[in-house]
Amino acid sequence: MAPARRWSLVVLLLIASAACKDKGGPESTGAAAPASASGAVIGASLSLTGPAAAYGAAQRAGIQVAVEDLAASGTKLEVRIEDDASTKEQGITVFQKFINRDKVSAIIGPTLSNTASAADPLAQQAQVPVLAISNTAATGITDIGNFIWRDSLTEAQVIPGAFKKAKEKLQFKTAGVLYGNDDVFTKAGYDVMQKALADLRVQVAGTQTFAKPDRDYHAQLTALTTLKPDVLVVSALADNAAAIVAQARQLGWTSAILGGNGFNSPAFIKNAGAAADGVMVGTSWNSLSQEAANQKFLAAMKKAGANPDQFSAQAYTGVMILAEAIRQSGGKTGRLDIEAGLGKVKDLDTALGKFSFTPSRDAQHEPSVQQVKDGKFQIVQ
Ligand code: 1QQ
Repeated sequence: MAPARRWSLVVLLLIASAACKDKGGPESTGAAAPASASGAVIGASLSLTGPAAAYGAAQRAGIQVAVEDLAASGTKLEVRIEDDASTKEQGITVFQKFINRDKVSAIIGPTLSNTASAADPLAQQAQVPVLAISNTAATGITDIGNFIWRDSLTEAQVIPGAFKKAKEKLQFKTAGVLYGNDDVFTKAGYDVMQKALADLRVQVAGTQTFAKPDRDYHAQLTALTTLKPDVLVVSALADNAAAIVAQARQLGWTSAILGGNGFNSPAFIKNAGAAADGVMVGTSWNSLSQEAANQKFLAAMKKAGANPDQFSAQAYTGVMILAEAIRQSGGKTGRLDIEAGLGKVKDLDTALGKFSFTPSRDAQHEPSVQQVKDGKFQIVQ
């Protein structure tokens, strides 16, 4: 039996702004602690600015609450948070700093699959374990190599079931599809949506694309709605998604809209306003789960005055998974120890449900489906 060891606790959250990226260091909001042999220093690369900032804010809250929960039960973990600015370039800079300067034991993140596709190869090369907490592109993430893991279900694991449930409820036969063609996640999500629709024998009446900087989608939406499909299917990040849904309603679209993981942020609902009502999306987090681990997460978020969502739940779970990996490696916190420990995580009770990794280091747990009702996500039973 592994000796019951404790690892030293340093709770330190250093938030670096994108502004300091040229200097390659965090603007110190606390004393920087060197990586000590007895304490794990984890780096978290989150999108705190840029188009994915809403996800990053939720992830930061989830990580902070998890570190506090662990500290309360005697487990010390230091997580340094840096802003990847929602870009590949800044993601690479943050990873280099974590790997070479901070000598972190593991990396959480980065927020976007798009950034992960560029930054994760650096960690793989340096043999630093990465635990993604929100990358959902089905391919091109964990297949970068054996040091890349994730606790986020892929679109391929969530969308087929979500669309099946939506079809049962809404009885649609045709779809108009709109997707972002300049982002790894929105493109990969589109591929999965297209296959799911084909498998459900839903005919695609038309397909349109947009790019992240676009703000006006009237041309694409008019082209799709003129075809009178039964539903609109959209693969987009939250800020694009909110504008797309709002503009579709302005154009008189009253039928159903199905989204992908990009829609799962409360920021989508806030920005789309009443137009968001009725939107359906598959999700990795069942907010209604009465399981003890989820109730603990909800209580901790409440105490911190933070709004729980899927992204904070996945981030909270990520920290808990790393703590479990360290426990599994007998309290050892080296890069290879954590890598080995991750391989032993199995049937862990988490806010996302009973969690294991698949043989290819992807997440394995039950997904859910949610729908916006009265300005809130509601789990579809
Ligand atoms: C990805 C995503 C985003 C929508 C969430 C951060 O799933 O980039 O993979």
